[in-house]
Parts: sequence; C-alpha cells; structure tokens
Amino acid sequence: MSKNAEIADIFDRIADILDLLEDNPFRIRAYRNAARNIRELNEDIEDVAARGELTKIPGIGTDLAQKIKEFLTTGTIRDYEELRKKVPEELIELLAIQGLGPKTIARLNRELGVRNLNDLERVLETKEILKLRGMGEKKVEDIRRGIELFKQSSARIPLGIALPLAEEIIEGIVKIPGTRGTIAAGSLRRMKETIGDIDILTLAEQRERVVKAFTKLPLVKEILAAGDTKGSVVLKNGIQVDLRVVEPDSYGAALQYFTGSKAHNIKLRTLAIEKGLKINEYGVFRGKEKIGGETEEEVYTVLGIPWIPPELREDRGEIEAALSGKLPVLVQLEDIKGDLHVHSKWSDGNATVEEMVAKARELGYEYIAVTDHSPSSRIAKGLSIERLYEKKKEIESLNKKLKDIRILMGAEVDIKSDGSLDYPDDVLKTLDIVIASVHSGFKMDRETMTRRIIKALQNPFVHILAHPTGRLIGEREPYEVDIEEVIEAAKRYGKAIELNSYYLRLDLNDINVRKAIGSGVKIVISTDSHLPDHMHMMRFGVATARRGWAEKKDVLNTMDFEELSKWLKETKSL
Ligand code: DGT
Ligand code: CA
Ligand code: CA
Ligand code: ZN
Repeated sequence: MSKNAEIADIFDRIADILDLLEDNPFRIRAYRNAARNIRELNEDIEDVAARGELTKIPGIGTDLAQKIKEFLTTGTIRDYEELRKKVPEELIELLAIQGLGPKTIARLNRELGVRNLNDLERVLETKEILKLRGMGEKKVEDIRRGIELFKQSSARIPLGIALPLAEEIIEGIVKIPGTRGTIAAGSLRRMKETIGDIDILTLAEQRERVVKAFTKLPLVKEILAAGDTKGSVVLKNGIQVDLRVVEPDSYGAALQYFTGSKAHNIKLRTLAIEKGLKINEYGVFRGKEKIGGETEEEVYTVLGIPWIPPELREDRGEIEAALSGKLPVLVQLEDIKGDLHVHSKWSDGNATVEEMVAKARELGYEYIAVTDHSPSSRIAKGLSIERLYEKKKEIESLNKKLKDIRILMGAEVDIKSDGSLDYPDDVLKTLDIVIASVHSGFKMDRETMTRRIIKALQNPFVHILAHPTGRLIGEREPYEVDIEEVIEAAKRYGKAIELNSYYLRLDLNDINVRKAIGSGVKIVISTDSHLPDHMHMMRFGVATARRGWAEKKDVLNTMDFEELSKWLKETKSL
C-alpha cells in the first residue's frame, strides 16, 4: 500500500475512535475529509511533503500536516497510538455495521459491557438490550440485519479497492526479471463488483525464483504458501493474492482456467466433451495430443467458438451466444464521450466547474454535465433556485469561452417522498439536463417506492434516473423497489437509467443493466464525481455495463454532442 493509503487509513481510524468517544463532530469530520483527500491525491504524499506543500492539500492544516510528517519520518503517529489505547480494536470494527451508530456502540459498551461482535450478538438475544436508551424491537431487528450484511460483505472487497492494489502488485511482478505476460485472472479480470481474492498469472522459466520474489513484494504482510509454481500471500490490508507461474505452452489454458468463472468453465468443459476433447488448465487435448493452450483465443477457437470477453464469463448464456454467433460487441471505455453526472463546489463537490471541466478534457471528453444537488439535500448543500440561476450564468459564460468541450447545465434533483421533484417545472425547463434521484426516505414499502420513482419519471423535464436502487456495496442494501416496473416506466416515458460508476454504488448492477437494455432503455454510465479524480471511476461503470452485455448503442453517453443534444430535447418534448 502506498503511504497515501496508510495515512488515510490512520486518519479514518482516528475519526472512528473519536466517534466512539463522542468527541467533537467537527474534529471528526476534519479527519474524515483529510483521509478522503489524501486517498484521492494524484501523487505520492512523500513528494508533496518534500516540497513543503502538505497544507495545500484541501482539508490539511498545520496540525494534520505535522502528523503526516511524523508518520513519514517515524512510521507512526503518537496521538494515534495513545487514542488506540482508549478503545478496544474489536469495538471499533462494530462501526461498520449498518444501523449501529457510535453513540449506541458507546452505550452498549458502557452499560452492557459489549466489547466485540460476539458480545453484541449475545446481548441482542436478551431483554436487557431493550432497556437501553433509544432501543426498541425495531431497532434490534435493524441491527440484526446489519450484522448479517456485515458478515457477508467483510469477506469480499469492492472492485474499486482490489483493482488498484492488483495493479500495484502486477507492477511489482513485472519488475521481477524473467517474467512476461503478467495479468490478473479470476473475478478481478471478470470485473465483478466485489472480489474474494486476487488471482494473478505470470509466465516465466525459473518459476520457483519468481514465486519467492513475489512473496517479498513490499505490500505483503504474510506468506501463506510458496511452492515451485504458485504462491499465496496476504497483503497489509488483509486481501489474499494467489500467484501462478506457468510455462509458455500452457499460458492461454491457464489464463482461461483461472479467469473462471467456475460455472463458465464447467459449461466449457461439457462443450469440449461433446466434441470429443478434454480441457484443463494445461491445454485442450484430443486423446493424448495437445491441440491448444498457448493463447486464450486458441482455447476457444479449437472448441469451435470465438473468444469470449472475461466480463461475460458467468454462464449466463454467453457460451450459447458464442455458438450461435450472437455474442454482443461490448461497449468500451474509449466509446464514452462525456460524463453526465458530476458535482462541483456549487453544492457538495470539492472542485470548481472549471476544474471538473479540465479533468473531462484530460479524459478526452466532448462534454460534461455539472449536476449539483437540489435544496432538499441540505447536507449536500443543495442549490436554491437563485443559486441555481447564478450557476447557470457561470456555465453560460464558460461555454462562450471554451471551444473544445461543452458544459451542460444540469441538476441532480431529489425525488421527494410523494414522487414530486425538488424544483418546480418552470425551473427544470430551463436546464439542459435533469437527473432525478432518491436521497432520503429510503424506508418505504416496495409499492410506494416504485410509485414514487415512476411518478418522477413521468415528469416531462426529467432525463435520467440516477443510482436507481440506492445500494451501497457492503454498507446499505438496495431500497425496496420493483426495478422491472421502473424499467418499463422509463421505456414508456423515454427516459434513460444511470449506471453509477462510483465503486460502492455500481447501480444499476450487471443483472439490472441487462434487464434495462433488454427492454430497450438506454443506460447512462456516469461517475457522480465530487472531485476531479473520481472521474476515473468511469472504468468501473463501463466494466459493469459490459457484465450486463451492453453495447455502444445501449449507452447514452457514447453519443456525440449533437446526437445527445437532440436526444435531450426530444425527451423533454415527449
Ligand atoms: P472470488 O475470488 O471469490 O472473487 O472468485 P474467483 O472467480 O476469482 O474464484 P477463485 O479465486 O476461487 O478461483 C479463480 C478461478 O479459478 C475461478 O474463477 C475458476 C477457477 N477455479 C477455481 N476452482 C475451480 C474448480 O473447482 N473448477 C473449475 N472448473 N474452475 C475452478
Ligand atoms: Ca479470486
Ligand atoms: Ca484465488
Ligand atoms: Zn450525484
């Protein structure tokens, strides 16, 4: 892990502990902001420190800068070590449980002696817990569900965390002399939204030596196994990495095998058997003769089918599609012509409109929609109508200045509990693009929520429904909603549905993307960025769209500016 990530983790941890100690909320928020900004820094924090520019990082004052320097020179922060002594480590872990806030944890600890998850599960079964202030049957039930979710998710890592780490490991392996073709396999290559462990494949002659060098990479905390062809390690943040070192003539077969999924491999093996062939991680065989295995393409073509993109390999009909020549031509990152959901300093973003536009330009986009929050989102500093019009002026003048990129004046408008929108129609009418989304009142029954969202889609000025199920991977389950009905309504009213690329959202998910495009509804792959660097998360959204079988034509923001403008206008007049 880079120093940036280590320091950010410590700051987050300090905030957690202060939370449990019910410390000053502003102090807590300061640590959280600092952690976020450090994590998203574009360069190594050592370099920033060396230039004496730590306090130029947003949210870093002299005090935090001092702590960063202390960490860079001594490897630890004294205040942090002191704080850690005040709260048991296992108690801090409980903060990750949805429905269980720091105040409740502190109370559970003080009054019922809860020190860890086991204790918590035990007291949840007793009557005593109901005597605690603020506790009731309903709350107890919420905590139980939170625990369940916590147990499921703590074993899997979001793609957005695993992928950058894997890239760092791969860089390390590439530098080991004698390695070639180093590549991620497993669920990571299939770009699943969460990853159990990281699988990596490399090609080398002296395999044992490569495995040994792998186990010595700086990110490694613990060695689980180190043999002559494979090694397993645990990284500093607890993620397991399996490396397999293979020989050239079986590289393709191994890559195919270890990319999975298991279900896809089983199907493929059946196909091989039908053709009188045998397939395994070493190659494809006819009797004793090896007829393929050097490249992955070869493995598929000797079975009589075209190469299948890894994102499709889930046994969801891809082998049948390959057999009948009906594999989709999947959308690619390069097809994306703009980001249609980003925030700026006008609301809760961290950067100015110009800074967001600069990033869009760097990414080669033709356009960007700056869609700040509406007034109901108070914490997110939603814009009053007055401020909305001020922002509109700024964007108009920027558009006059800029030649190479178009800025769309937009808003992310709250869908209120009754399905009405947070700006009146005569205001919405003046915007280039309107995104509607649910930001509060998640706890509704399925039918009410579905009707609420459909009502918003009926509004003639809405173009896109954003993060349609509201889930946060590992943190919050989707709200109750009949997504099929929502998709049908989107089709009926000519609206698009967002695939939010933020790594904890990926909402729509792969399955729902397929449903949407299957119904003829366009998806929009956006990042919902609150700072320029978040715009790189587009790749997670594109990957999820590919897992949902999306082609270029299914994705609204692959259109050029002219086509898009036409689509936006037509939608408004439907
Ligand atoms: P994960 O790590 O839980 O996110 O999922 P994967 O798909 O990366 O699974 P993993 O790491 O257990 O194994 C990597 C690949 O190796 C898997 O996708 C397919 C292949 N594989 C593992 N075990 C088996 C097996 O028993 N049969 C077959 N056909 N393939 C297997
Ligand atoms: Ca894996
Ligand atoms: Ca594995
Ligand atoms: Zn947003």
